[in-house]
Parts: sequence; structure tokens; C-alpha cells
Amino acid sequence: MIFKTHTSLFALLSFCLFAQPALAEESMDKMWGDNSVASGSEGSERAALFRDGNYGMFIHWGLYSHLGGQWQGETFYGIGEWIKRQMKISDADYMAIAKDFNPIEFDAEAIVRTAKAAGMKYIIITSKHHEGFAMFDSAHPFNIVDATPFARDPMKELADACREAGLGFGFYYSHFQDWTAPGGGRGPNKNPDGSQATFEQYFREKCYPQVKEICTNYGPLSFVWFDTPGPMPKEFVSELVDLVRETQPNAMLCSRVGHGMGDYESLGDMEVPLQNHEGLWESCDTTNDSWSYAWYDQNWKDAKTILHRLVGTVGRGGTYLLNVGPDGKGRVPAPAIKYLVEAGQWIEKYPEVIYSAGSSPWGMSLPWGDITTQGDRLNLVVFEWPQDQRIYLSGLETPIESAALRTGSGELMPLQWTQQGTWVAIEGGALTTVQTSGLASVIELKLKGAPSVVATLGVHPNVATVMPAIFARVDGATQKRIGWMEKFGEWKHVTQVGEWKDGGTATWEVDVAVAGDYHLELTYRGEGRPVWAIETDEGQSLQNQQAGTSGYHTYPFGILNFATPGKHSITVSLVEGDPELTSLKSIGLAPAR
Ligand code: JFZ
Repeated sequence: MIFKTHTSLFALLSFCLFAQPALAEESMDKMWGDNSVASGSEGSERAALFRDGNYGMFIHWGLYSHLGGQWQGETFYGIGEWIKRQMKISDADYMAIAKDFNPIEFDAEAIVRTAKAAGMKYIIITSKHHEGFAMFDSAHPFNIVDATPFARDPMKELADACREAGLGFGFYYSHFQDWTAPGGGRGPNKNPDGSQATFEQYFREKCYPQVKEICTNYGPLSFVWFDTPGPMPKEFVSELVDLVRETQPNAMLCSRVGHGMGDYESLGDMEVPLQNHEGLWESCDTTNDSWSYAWYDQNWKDAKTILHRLVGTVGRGGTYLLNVGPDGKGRVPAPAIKYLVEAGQWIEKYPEVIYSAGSSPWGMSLPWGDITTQGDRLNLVVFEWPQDQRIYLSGLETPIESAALRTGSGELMPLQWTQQGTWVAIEGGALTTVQTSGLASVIELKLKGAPSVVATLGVHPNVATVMPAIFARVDGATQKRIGWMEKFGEWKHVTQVGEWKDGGTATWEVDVAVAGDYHLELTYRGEGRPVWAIETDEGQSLQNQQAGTSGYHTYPFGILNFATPGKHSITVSLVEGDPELTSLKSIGLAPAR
């Protein structure tokens, strides 16, 4: 997923400020600047932490944390660090907040302890976000040491604590957007003396000198995470890249530096991709909804959700960067710590599932969980045990050497497996509730050689299978990735099939383990009451009408029969309904009992 289009994220964000339809069909290439990466970093030494760690902590912390999503008694429910811009707080009012910012409870060592207990290998923190406030000691006066009663440099404290504990450390720096510095992206366009401010001026007077400060005053950095390059000219990005390379030869640059100059790709926020993705990449996510602290935001990902998203990201071939937002006193919210540590205790028992683990040969998640690899060994991570406690795998060509459930105390409980055509069923006979409860179980499958898999979509006989539109072959319709903000700054992305022409179809090639009846459901959005037709290669068909709603909704369409197991195709077409407004997100099949 490499976007070469130079339409900027900046442009997209502006678009979304003014038009916020629930489902704006914005293609991803408009959201990003050039999100490609320079090649050659993959095997490098500086990529080692990133490649093998697979899990890091992101921290959004700034003056906005003191507001916590509230200004003059009113709550802003979007991502908290955007409050200045979204609530149109004046520069003077905003800069004055610094006088009240006194995060006396900030405890760098406690944060490092949490990250370690969570199983994370590094921390990346906002040294300066779009608001323009430096959370470090800077020659520019709008900083935490000179402008607040706190008068400490928490970045120094955190950098030291990370080094002490053997964690990697890196800085986020908003290089284009600076809302309070004259000439900064979306900042004031006039200088205090009334003269015109330019981006070059902001770059020379603030951005470049500050990047030099973060790169020279805090010891070795593992990452410099620039963000939202917008329309920033290449010459400036090059200067920053050169500066980082000279001063921090071991720092990894994320693709959001712009102009294809990063070492690794940063994917769209808050998502685990559906398909395996090549190269070095990261998915950044939040423990709740907002990146920065927001007083109302209690939508925490629990330990199981954190693990599922982490294993899913590693299973797709990536690295998971998970954010916490300390409050105005410097405290990381207790629920975030609780769930991170719970997930960390699980990782401590099953480290090989995460660290230095490879992606799943199936190229996608599976209905019961996900898979990571260590050489010839597969880690089957079961998040939802089917009732019959059988785990099915389709298309595995490499013979199995052994199968065992890891008990978590280092013991292996042998499991049996049976081959049924292109499928393997793994079962324990009498797995107890204890063995199948907990956050997730790990089945270790040793293979007689490197895993070889025919990655067809498997229709599982004992658990519902959802098949997203990204896996469909589309003819006479448009398969497209769209993104929208659900709340301000909360990105959602879907690959859907829409713009149906007459006779247009979406077809899923599937491998059915067991012949029989399956409930078929469609997830789509639309208007009025669309009519859909579904047909299999065996001539089994369904046609039915359901409601069309503005958001994606799942509707049952009937029972579909497969007379024989094995390879089949399922073809969906829109029979009636607005061909432009009706879009299909996924189909699902659940065994009828
Ligand atoms: C940016 C910031 O604006 C935001 O405040 C936060 O720091 C986040 C981690 O990064 O927001 C983005 C950047 C890129 C996309 C979406 C939000 N994107 O391309 O989908």
C-alpha cells in the first residue's frame, strides 16, 4: 500500500473540518502525503529494535492534556490534542494555559515500569504536537521549562528512565503543523510586528532548531516520528532527514516525515490491516479513543482486545504502537495501566508469539484467532474457542510434526490432528475449561519444514466466518478503500464494493470444510430497501430484500447449502437499489445447527 499521490493529509483534514458527513468517501491517497518509504532499511541494524520488538508505547502529552477535552465548561469529543483548533481557542488564551500546567505527578520511572510490564520494547512521546508547545527544554520560549510552574524537563527524565531500563526511546515532532508559531502550518500568518510570516521563517527559527535540540540533548534515539507533512516542500523535509541521520544514525524515521523519505511505513491510524503487508511498517492505535487525555473517554480496550490487535498486527507482518494519554497532572489513566499490564502478563508467558515473530502464512486473520510464526513453528492464538474445541485450518500443505497446547506454565499438552481433504482439524479430546479460558490460548504447531499454505478463504464448520470485500474478485462494480472520521480524528477505513453496473458481481472463492447448511449474512449500507442475489458455483441461490441504512449494518439473507465440501465460489450482485449508494462491506457464513 504505497501512495504516490501528493494530495496532502493537510488538505484532507481541512476537508473534514468543513464537511463531516458520517461516511465521507475519501480515498486513502488523499489522506496521506507520499507515504512510501526509502528501501534498504529492512535488514539494517537500526531496524533491529523495530523488527524484533513488534510492540511499543506511544504517548500523547502536551498542554492539551491539561484541558482534557474541555474548554470553558464545554466538552470537545474529538481527539483531545486538536482542541485548540476545533474549539477555536485564540493563540493568547491557549498560550496562557501554560501558566496553569503543573504536572507534578509525572513519574518517568513509573511510566517506564508500565511499558515494561506491558511487554513493550520502546516509548515514543510527543515532544511537540500541532499546538506548538515544546514539552522539552528549548531555546524557543513556549516550552515546559520556561513557560510553566513545573519548570522541569520531563522528556529528559523519560529519556533517562528508558535508557536505564533498556527500553528504546523516540520523539514525535509535528514538523509542518504548528498552530501558534508564525509561519507554521495552520499557524498565524502574521508576525507580532504585523509583517507577513512565512513557512521558511518558522522552519529556520523554530522547527529546525528544535529538531536539533531533540536530536542532540537526549542521548541516542531509536525513533524520530514526524507527523502530517501536509504540503511541506521537499527541501525542508530533506534538511530534517539529514539532520536526523547525522545526529542520530540509529534512529528510525516513520513515513510521515513525507516525500517517501522514511525508513518504515506508518499505516492509517487505529487499525489492524486485513491483509498481510510487506516491508517494515507500523500500525498506531490508542488504548481508548482519543490520543491525548480526555476527561470523558472511558472507551478502553481491555486486555483481550489489546492482545488481539497486537497479535493481529504482528500476524499481518507489522509492529504495534499503542498510545496512552497522561492527564494534566502527568498521570497515565489507571484503566489503561490495568489492561496494558494484564496483556503484558500474558505476553510474558508467551513471548515467542510476539517478539521476533513472523507473519501468518494465511495472510489474514482466522475466525477463531490469529497466527504468528517462529521458523517452522506456527503459534495458533485462539481468542474464541469454538464450542466443540476443534481448531480448523485450511490449505496447510506442510505436514505437521506435532501439535500441543501451551499451558502458560511452560508445559505442553499434546493435541491430536486429523487431515480432512485440504483441511486439518486440531483437537484436544478433553480440553478443560481452565485450558480454554483466559485471555487467549496458544497452540504450538511444529511443521516438517517451512510453512506452505494455499491461502483460500476457509468456511469453518464450527464458527462464523466473515469475509471482507477486500478478498472478493469484483467485476462490473468498484472495489475501493474509503476512510472517514467517526468522531473528529477517529479514523475508520473500509474496503467496500459499490458503484454497481448492470450485472456487476463480487465473488469470493472459498474452501468449505464440511458440506451442509450455512446462514448467510450481508453487511452493507445503502438507501431504501436493496434487493441482493447470492449464488454459488453449485447453483444454490438466495434472493432477498432488506433495509438500506446510512451506516454499515448486517442482515441475514437466508440459508445457503453446500452439497459438497471443498472449493466453491459465492457471487453477490445487487438486483434492486441505488447502484451508487449501496455498498457491500462483507459477507458472513455461520453453520446452521
Ligand atoms: C495525526 C495527528 O493529527 C493526531 O493528532 C495524532 O497525533 C495522530 C497519531 O496523527 O493524525 C493523523 C495522521 C494521519 C492520518 C490520520 C490521522 N491518516 O493518514 O490516516
